[in-house]
Amino acid sequence: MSIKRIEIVRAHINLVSPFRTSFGTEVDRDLLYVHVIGDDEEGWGECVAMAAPLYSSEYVDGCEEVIKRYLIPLVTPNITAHEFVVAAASIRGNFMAKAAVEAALLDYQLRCTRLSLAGFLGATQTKVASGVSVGIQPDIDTLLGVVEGYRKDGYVRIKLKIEPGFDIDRVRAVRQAFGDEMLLQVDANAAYTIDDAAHLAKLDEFNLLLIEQPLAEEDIVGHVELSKRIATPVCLDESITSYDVARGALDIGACAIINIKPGRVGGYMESKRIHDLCYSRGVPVWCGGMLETGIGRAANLALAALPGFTLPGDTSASDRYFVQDVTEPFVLKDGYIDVPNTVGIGVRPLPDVLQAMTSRVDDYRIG
Ligand code: NPG
Repeated sequence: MSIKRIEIVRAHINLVSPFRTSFGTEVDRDLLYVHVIGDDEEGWGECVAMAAPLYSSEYVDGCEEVIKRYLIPLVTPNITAHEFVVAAASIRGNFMAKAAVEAALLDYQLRCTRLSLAGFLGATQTKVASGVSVGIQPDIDTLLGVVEGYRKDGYVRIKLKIEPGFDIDRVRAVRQAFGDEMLLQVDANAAYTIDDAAHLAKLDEFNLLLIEQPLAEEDIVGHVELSKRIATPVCLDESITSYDVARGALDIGACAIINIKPGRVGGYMESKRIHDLCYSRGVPVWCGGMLETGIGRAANLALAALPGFTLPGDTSASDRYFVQDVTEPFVLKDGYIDVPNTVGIGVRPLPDVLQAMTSRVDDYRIG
C-alpha cells in the first residue's frame, strides 16, 4: 500500500445562491483537495477552510502552506492515517489542514484494505436524516419563500442563521408560517455577547431544538452563564476544536449538544472520539457542514451514520450547494441521504468536472 505521491489540487466552484452568515457572505468555494496516490490506489480529502479567516482563524491559502511545509513532510510511504494523526500532534492547531490530509490518507488506506469509511468508524445507519442551513435573507418574505422551498425538497430540519437585528422576528415568522411541529434551530456564529442573554431568552417561546454558538469561540465560560439564563439548549460549534475542549465544555455545563465538524477538530478520528464521549454521556451530537463538495460530504455522511448522531445534520444534497458537484451528486430521498457503503469514502471526483474546476496542481514525491 505504498504511497508514491501527493497532489495538492486547487479548484473553484460557484454556489447556487449566496450564503450569508453573521460573519460574511459566501458566493463560491475556493477549494483545496489532497490527493494521495499509490501504485494501485488513490485517496481524496477536502479541506473545509474558507478563503478568508472569518469563521475561524484558518483560511485556505494558509492551510495549503501548512500542508506543504509541515504536514506532507510527515507522510512516509507506509504511514497509516492514525500514525499521521500522532505525528501531526506536534504541530499546534491548524485543524482544517490536518483534517484534509488525514481524510485523504484514510480514504487511501481503506481502499487498500477494502473497507468503507462508514464501517471503519462504526456506522450503524445506512441513511441519515438531512437538515438544511438557511442563510440570512434580506427580508422576512424572502426568508419564508426560501424555507418553503427547502420544505418542499423534503429537508427534515431547518436551521436559520441569525445575528443581532435578524433574530426574534425572523424565528417568530418562520414558526407562525410553518407550525410548531417543524424541527427548527438557529445558528449565531458567535454574533452575541453575554450582555445579550435577556434578548436571547426571547427565543425560548419558539421551542427550538437548540441555539448554536451564540457567543465568541473563546467564551466557553460565557456559555455556562448563558445556559443558565435561557431555556433553549446551547450547542457549541466554533468553540469545540478537540476532544479535550469538548470534555471540558461538557464538564462545566457550557453546552447540552455538540456540532461535530471533522475539519474543525482535526479529522475523522478525533470526531469519532468526541462522538464516543458524547454518546457515553447521553449528549446528542449532529454533523455540521462547511459547504463541502461531494468529497467532504461523502466522508461527513459516514460520520453522521454513527449511533450518537441523533439530530439531523447540515448534510444537505449536492443541489442545495452546486449546479454540478465534483462527484456523482448526493440526493435527498424522503428527507434522507444514503451513506456511501463502498470502499473508502465511496466516491471519487468525476475527472472531467474536476479538470474544468481546477486552477493548479502541485505534486510532491513521498519517500
Ligand atoms: O450546509 O454545509 C452546509 C452549511 C452549513 O451553516 C452551515 N455552515 O457556521 O456552520 C456554520 C456554517 C458555515 C458556513 C461555516 C460557511 C463556515 C463557512
